[in-house]
Amino acid sequence: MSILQILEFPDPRLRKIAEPVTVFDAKLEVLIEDMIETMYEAQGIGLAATQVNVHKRLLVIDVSENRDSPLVFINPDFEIIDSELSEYDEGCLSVPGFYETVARPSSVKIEAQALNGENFELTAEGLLATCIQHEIDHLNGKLFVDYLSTLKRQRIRSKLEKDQKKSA
Ligand code: GNR
Ligand code: NI
Repeated sequence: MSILQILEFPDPRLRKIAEPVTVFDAKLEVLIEDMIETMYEAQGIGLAATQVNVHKRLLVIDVSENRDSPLVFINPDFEIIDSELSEYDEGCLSVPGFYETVARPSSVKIEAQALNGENFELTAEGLLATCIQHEIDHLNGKLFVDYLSTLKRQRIRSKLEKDQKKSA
């Protein structure tokens, strides 16, 4: 298995729209294993393929306490079950060091495919509902900083651009 490199805001590749997964093969399985390992190593609760520069519609999540229950969603879609908004302090592995409050629908029903290509449904609430929406946003080229004011987003951008120049 390997640890993949995570793209960081404002990298324009984070703005690409991911394409549906059509081939369910061993290569896809390796990618998913690498994404799960990368998520754990980075101590994230989710990771979308876009973040590792693979522009396919798939994501992994683990919101469990013990970090031992990874969920895999391929070609995910969701509908809002409860449009009451729920606020979380969101962070993102692609926006390191910044946490801001974002409001999203509190309950969603996800429809996705599993690694074997089978369809499944899942109703999510709480942190899982927020995380799935955050990850599906990535597949659509969207980041949590897009929900903030222009001023806040520009401050985050400048700070990260400076950090990236230092480490380049
Ligand atoms: O690790 C993560 N934590 C988190 C906290 C609140 C809302 C969303 C997230 S997702 C984030 C990992 C990540 O960047 N996924 O794309
Ligand atoms: Ni993220």
